[in-house]
Amino acid sequence: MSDTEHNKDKNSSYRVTDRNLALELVRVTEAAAISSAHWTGRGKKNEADGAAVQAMRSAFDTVAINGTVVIGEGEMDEAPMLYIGEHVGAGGPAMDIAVDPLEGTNLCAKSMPNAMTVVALAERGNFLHAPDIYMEKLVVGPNLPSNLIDIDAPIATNLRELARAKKKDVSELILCALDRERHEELIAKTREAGARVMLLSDGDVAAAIAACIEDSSVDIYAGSGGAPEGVLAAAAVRCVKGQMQGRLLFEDDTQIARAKEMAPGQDPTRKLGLEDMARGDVLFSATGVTSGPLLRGVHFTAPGRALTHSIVMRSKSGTVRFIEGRHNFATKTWTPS
Ligand code: VTB
Repeated sequence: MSDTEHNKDKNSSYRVTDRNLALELVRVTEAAAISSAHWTGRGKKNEADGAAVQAMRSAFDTVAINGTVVIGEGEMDEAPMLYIGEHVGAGGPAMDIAVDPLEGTNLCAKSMPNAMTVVALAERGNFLHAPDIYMEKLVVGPNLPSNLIDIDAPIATNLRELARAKKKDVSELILCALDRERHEELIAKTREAGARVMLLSDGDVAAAIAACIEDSSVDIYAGSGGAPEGVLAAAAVRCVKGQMQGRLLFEDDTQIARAKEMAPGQDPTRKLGLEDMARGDVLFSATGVTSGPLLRGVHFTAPGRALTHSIVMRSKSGTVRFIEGRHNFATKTWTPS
């Protein structure tokens, strides 16, 4: 096929919804970010989260999809809005939705870096239905030999392979992990191998993305964090062509039973590849609430005005967009809570 024919063919399969959904999604994360930003630094994480959830839920009403929440605020009886199984959207293609209306509620409450609002979309059936438990995660960035990392290998081996592929010394590598007692061994083994460790108080979706962004200082993200956040991270990592593996971590039989119920016919303890967590054409949007290396936080520039900074990505095209929104509430069709 000639180049002209190829482009014609590409263009004829281009759907109008493809073009619109990225921008529609960013409106959803922007709305949640503006609403939760009113709570930044006030020490009230639940209120900040509640504001994000409510704004995100309302913003979804205008998005042209027939959406089902698969990663959300909790089970139907636990969460009033954006619960697992809730239908959202104004009608359109059947899509699955993964949300973390405020990723890093503590970060927002304490006005610390990296709080953000997060949404990912995939065609129906393409996200792992992960219960709200922990997931072991391992992430490296793009442009590396495929199957470079193995969650079952010792961290020293993963670091050695990564250093070789990046043509760096292990001592130059930075591994990022959540600052938790459960990571003591991971941290010790990483330092023993000669690499450095960057510890975070919260927010491992941003950390997983940082491992995939070339100009960030993070080379690898490792350790356990929320499984729902793992699926959101997988959506982002797919969009930027990074590598990720995961494994659900169960504390008791009830959790195993719930995972089996959510994903029938699959071994819930299996090693998860990127495509096991987020398949097909995936869209991802995040808006900064507080400023971090990836995104600037919401800035209320003048009474009734705000500036937002978002990242919107799509796996099919690989396009990464940073979007600055300048909002004027006098003319907006919704008012932030
Ligand atoms: C994890 C992590 C999140 O909260 O869920 C963490 O994935 C909670 O972990 O990004 P702990 O139970 O160890 O505190 C975040 O850091 C923020 O929601």
